[in-house]
Amino acid sequence: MAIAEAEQSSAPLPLVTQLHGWVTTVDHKRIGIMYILMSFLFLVVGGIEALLIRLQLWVPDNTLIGPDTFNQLFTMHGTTMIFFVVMPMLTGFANYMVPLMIGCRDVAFPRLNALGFWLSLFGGCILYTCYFTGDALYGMGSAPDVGWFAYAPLTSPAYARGGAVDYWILGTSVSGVGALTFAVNLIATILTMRAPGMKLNQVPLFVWMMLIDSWLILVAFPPLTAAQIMLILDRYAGAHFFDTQSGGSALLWQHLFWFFGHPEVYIMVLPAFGIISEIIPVFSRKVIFGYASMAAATAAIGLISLGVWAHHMFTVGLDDRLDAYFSAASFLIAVPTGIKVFNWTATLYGGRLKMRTPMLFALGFLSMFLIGGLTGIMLATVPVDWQVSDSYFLVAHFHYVLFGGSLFALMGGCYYWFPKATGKMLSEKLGLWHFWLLFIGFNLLFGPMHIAGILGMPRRVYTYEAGQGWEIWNQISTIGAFVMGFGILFFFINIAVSLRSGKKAGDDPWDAWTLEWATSSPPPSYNFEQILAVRSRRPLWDLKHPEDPDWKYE
Ligand code: HEM
Ligand SMILES: [Cu+2]
Repeated sequence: MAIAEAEQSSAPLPLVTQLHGWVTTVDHKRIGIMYILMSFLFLVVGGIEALLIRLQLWVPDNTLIGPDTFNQLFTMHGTTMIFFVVMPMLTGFANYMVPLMIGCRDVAFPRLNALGFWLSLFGGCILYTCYFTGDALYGMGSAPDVGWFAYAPLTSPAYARGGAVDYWILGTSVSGVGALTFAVNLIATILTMRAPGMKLNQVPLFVWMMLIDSWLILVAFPPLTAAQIMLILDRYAGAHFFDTQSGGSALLWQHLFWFFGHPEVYIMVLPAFGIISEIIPVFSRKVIFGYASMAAATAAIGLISLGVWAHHMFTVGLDDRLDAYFSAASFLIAVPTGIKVFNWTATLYGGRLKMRTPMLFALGFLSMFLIGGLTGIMLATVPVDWQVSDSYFLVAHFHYVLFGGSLFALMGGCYYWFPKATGKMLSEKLGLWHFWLLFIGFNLLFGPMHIAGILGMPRRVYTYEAGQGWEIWNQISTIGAFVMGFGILFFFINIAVSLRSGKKAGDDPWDAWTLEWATSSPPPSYNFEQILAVRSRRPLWDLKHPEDPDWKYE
């Protein structure tokens, strides 16, 4: 009550009241912002871990960081980036934008939404408390050092004796439950709360992709949680699920993990597809090419991605027929993905391109993701994988997908929607610095890893001997990492500066066509004063151009 009254007067609220408002909020927009802030925090932490890794690899026989700490660093880095940077960032965008884009006032279950956020954040906190208490049990190592996919038998009580692995299990599974609540909520929202008249084949493509994304979360996370519970039983209750010496199977862990792990890649990249499917049409001043095929391709990717997990296991010695199946299924994914790339290119073709920062990031995404996709096809070829599996070639490949893909597009989303969420534009000038440093740094960092990998440099080694031809590639990588670090610094500076003194955005700074731009920036807590009726895929175009509305042609 006090808060509601105070909101009406214009005097700023006392800090404690404001904080109380944020902590107790069930507003999808505030929860979205908190998710994104959380991901920024962990981006800094995971980024520093990555820089330390790169510093250690700067020269051969380096002694800056010892082997144990190095193992912990890449484990924490990978786990952090996936579970606590990309996941919360995409969840944040979906939370903020989906209800606005489908013209409703909140998600279906606002309290569940808040629970999901706090579980995710709590998961991250659990993981990092390992640094304070992880060696309590037997005094062995403070942080988990088993890699982000925590293969058996490394995680068994015999090899991981301290509590560190338990923090990994608990942190990721708690945040995984958070992701599940998010997915349930978003599916219910999209299916039941669209603005009157908005058919499922008229929702913005970002919403379509988030629908498939949530569905993938629902299918992929429970096997991981189950596997983690089995691992806890192995570790503390004398079970032997993954203990080969007692009749268990270390491979079982790999199957369960990758049944989650491969779809997880698509869980991280579909939102990116969605974001650039919003940005590219607006900045090409054209309708998206092939809406229906785009939605269908997303569904196809979702389905196929559930059946390719063992392409992460070609080197364990599966049956040849299994290898052949998983290889072929992986190639198949290139078809719907190719359709998408074709559609984006066709949208760009002949458009009046406006090279503002969101568009730069979208194009950055397209080119980098293409490289990651192509090396992915190489890796899906069994004999190639046998050669370069677990080498730096692989590290290069998945960073092109996850960083050049997901994170580039998510950053583009920040530039695109920041004006909506804050009422201020981000600076184009600082944005250019951000983009170009990131883009150049990124390619310096991860490009040479392809070569180091082909020259035989294994991943997860804390140092290497001189004279194998790897030095120069590692040095370029490390320089690239710092260039990129500066790029990200510009991003944060841009946000801070623009929040204080950015240009006013107005409701619809990009002259866009989807419903989030129909309300004020930032939107009021109830989103829309009046719920708009929708008759086409570009409802705002119809409003702006009553003489020539889209619904006449759709
Ligand atoms: C800030 C820039 C980044 C740098 C400099 C960086 C660098 C590295 C390096 C050098 C490794 C290999 C460690 C090793 O095998 O010895 C690595 C591993 C990894 N990175 Fe990154 N990375 C960055 C960003 C990201 C992002 C954005 C993601 C995911 C969204 C990510 C996910 C991973 C994963 C999953 C691993 C594997 C960890 C493991 O082997 O268990 N990284 N990174
Ligand atoms: Cu995969």
